[in-house]
Amino acid sequence: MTEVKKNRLDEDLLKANGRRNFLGKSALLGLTGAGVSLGLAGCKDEIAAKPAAAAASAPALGREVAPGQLDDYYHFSSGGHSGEARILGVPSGRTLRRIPIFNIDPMVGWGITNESKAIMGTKPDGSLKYTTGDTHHVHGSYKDGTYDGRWLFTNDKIHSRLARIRMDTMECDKITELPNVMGFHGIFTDKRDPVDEKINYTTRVFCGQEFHTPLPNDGRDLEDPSKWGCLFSCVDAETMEVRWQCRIDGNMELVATSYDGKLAGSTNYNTENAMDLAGMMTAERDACTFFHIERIEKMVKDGKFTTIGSSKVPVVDGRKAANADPKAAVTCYVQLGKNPHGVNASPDGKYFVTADKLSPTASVIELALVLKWFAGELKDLKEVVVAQPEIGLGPLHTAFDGKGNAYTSLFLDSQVVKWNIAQAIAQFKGDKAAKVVLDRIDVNFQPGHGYSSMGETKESDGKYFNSGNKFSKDRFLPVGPLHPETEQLINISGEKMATIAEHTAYPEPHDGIIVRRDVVKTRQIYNMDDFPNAVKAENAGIERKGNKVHVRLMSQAPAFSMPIIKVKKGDEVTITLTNHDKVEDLTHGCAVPTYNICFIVNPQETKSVTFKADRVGAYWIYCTHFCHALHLEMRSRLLIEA
Ligand code: RUQ
Ligand code: CUA
Ligand code: CA
Repeated sequence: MTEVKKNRLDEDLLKANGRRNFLGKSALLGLTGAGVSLGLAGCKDEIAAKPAAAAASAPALGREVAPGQLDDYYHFSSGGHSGEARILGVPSGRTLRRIPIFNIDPMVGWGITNESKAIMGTKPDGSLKYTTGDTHHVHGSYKDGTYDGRWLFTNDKIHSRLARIRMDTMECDKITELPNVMGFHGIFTDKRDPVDEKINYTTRVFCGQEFHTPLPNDGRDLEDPSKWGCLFSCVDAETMEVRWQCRIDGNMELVATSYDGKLAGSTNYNTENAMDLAGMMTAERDACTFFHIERIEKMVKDGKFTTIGSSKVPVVDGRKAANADPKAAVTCYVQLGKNPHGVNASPDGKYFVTADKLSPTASVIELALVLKWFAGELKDLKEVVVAQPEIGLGPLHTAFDGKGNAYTSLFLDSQVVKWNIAQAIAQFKGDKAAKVVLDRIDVNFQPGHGYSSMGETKESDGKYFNSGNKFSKDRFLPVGPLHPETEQLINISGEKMATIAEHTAYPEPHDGIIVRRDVVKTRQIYNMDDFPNAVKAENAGIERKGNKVHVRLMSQAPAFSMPIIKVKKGDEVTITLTNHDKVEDLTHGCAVPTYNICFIVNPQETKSVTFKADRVGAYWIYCTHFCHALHLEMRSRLLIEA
C-alpha cells in the first residue's frame, strides 16, 4: 500500500515555530507566489510514514465496489478551465461521465450540433460566440433543505456565464451571460423562498463577481479604478433570466445561502477595492458580505434601482454608504480574518463558516444574529461572529458531517483539520478547556476544496470527505510536465479521519458535491416526441429548397436509413439524425469526413448539423460509436456533385 507522506506539522510544531496570528503583508507577498513553494517545501520534510488506513476508530468504509455493484454516491465536480463538469462514483472514484458545457466535445457533438450551439450561443454568422470556459463550482437545486435531483448549476469564470444541467439526462440545457460582470466566481442556489412558505425549493441562483470592472465596461473610467465595481447577481432558476443585481463595496468570491432562504453571503477578500496584489492585502481584516434577499426584491419591486449601460437588469445599491441603517439595509459587511476564501453553511442551518486564508482561522457567523442586526436589535455587527478558532495555515474551504464537526482544507499545511463548532464557540466565550481541534490528516498535496457526502444539505451524513488536491508532484507515473491532480477520499465516520482511496483527476476540478444515489433519477433512453425535429419513417429522406438541402436520416443498428445521399456543390446541407433504437445504451455516432462533423445520438434522440458542401467528391458518413457486430459496416455515401 502506498504510504501517506507526512509533510507537515502537528499543533505543537506549529506553536514551536511561532505561528503568527495574522501573517504580515511582506510575508504574504512572499506567500502568494512562493506560498506554493512554502507548502511544497514542506512536502519534502517527510517525517514518519504511516499506512493510510491506520486510524483505528474509524468504522470500516471501504472504497471497493465489486464488479457489477454500484457506488453509493454520485460525485459531481467542476472541471476548471476544461470548461466541463464531471461525474464520478463514490467511493470507487470511477469516472462515469463528462458533461461538456462551455467547451467543444466531439464525442457527443457538443458545440458541433445545431442544438448544442443554440444553447452555447452563436455569433450572427452561426459560429460559436465562445469556445472556452472555466467552471469552478457545481451546486444542486434543493427542496426541503436537501437535493431534489432536478438541476445542477455551474459557473464560467472567464465569460461570466451560468449554466444549468438537467439531472435526468445530465446535459446542459441553458446558459446565461451575466451583464456587466467579469470574474464570476462564487455561485450558490437558494434553498427556499424567504417569504412564501409554499416555495420550499430552489427558485434562484446567486452569483458573485470577483473582479472590479468599469460599470459599464464601455471604455469609460479606464484610468479611474475608484469608479469600478462588483455586482452580486440573482438568476431565476426556472427561466435562467437575471432577476436583479446588487452593487457592493469590495468584491465577492465564494457564495453561501441560508436554509431559511433569507440570507446569502459572499466572502470579500478585496475590501480594499485594490487593483493589485499588494493592495488587496493591506487590510488586516476583510469581510463576508451579507444580502437581505427579501429587502433587495422589495426595492426592485418599488422601483428603487438603476440600470447599467444597455442592460435592463435592475441594480440595487448595496454599498456601505447606502446601507448604514440596519433596518433599511440590504447588505452588511461582517469583518473576518484576512483575505477570506470559502464560506459554507452548516447543515443545522445556524452558521456560515468562512475560511480566512491569510489568517490561520475560520470564522463562525451565527445567522440568527445577522437577522437580528438587520432588525436593528443588535448593537454591534461584530457580535455576529461567535467563534474564530485557529486551525492551521491557508484555510480554504469547510465541509460538515452533520454531527457538529467541521472539516477545513489547509492549503499551506497540506492537511485537512477536523474541528468542533460548539467547542470553538465555547472557546471564543472564554472556555479554556474547550477542545476545538479534534484531528488532522495529511493530504497530498495543497488541498483546495473539500466537501463531504450530502454535506451541504440537512441530510449531511458524515461518511465521506473528498479532498481536491491541487498538486500531485511525484505520486503518479510521470506523464510530462503537466501533472494530474489528486482526489483523496477520507472516511470521516469515526473520531479519527482515515484516507481510504485516491485517484487522479484531469486538471482542474475545483469544487464538487457528493450526492446520495437515490436522489438522482436519470432517464434510460430519450423520448422521441421531446424532439420537434425528430425524423420518422413518414418524413425521412431528402428535401431541397433552393440550395438548402435537408437530409432526414434515421439510425437503427447496424444501418442508416439512406445508403446514398446526393447533394450539389454549394448546397447548405442540414443532416438531422434520429436514433430509432430503443435499447438502453445503444448509441450511434455520425461522422462526416472533411466537413469536421462528429456527434452521437442516444436511443430515441435527435440531433442535427448544418454545413456548406463546398468540395465535390464522395464522403463516407460512418457510425463512430460501437453499436453492433456490424458497426464498422454502418455507413452511407455522401456524394457531392459539381
Ligand atoms: S475556489 S480552491 Cu474557485 Cu472554489 Cu476555492
Ligand atoms: Cu451504429 Cu456503430
Ligand atoms: Ca484583503
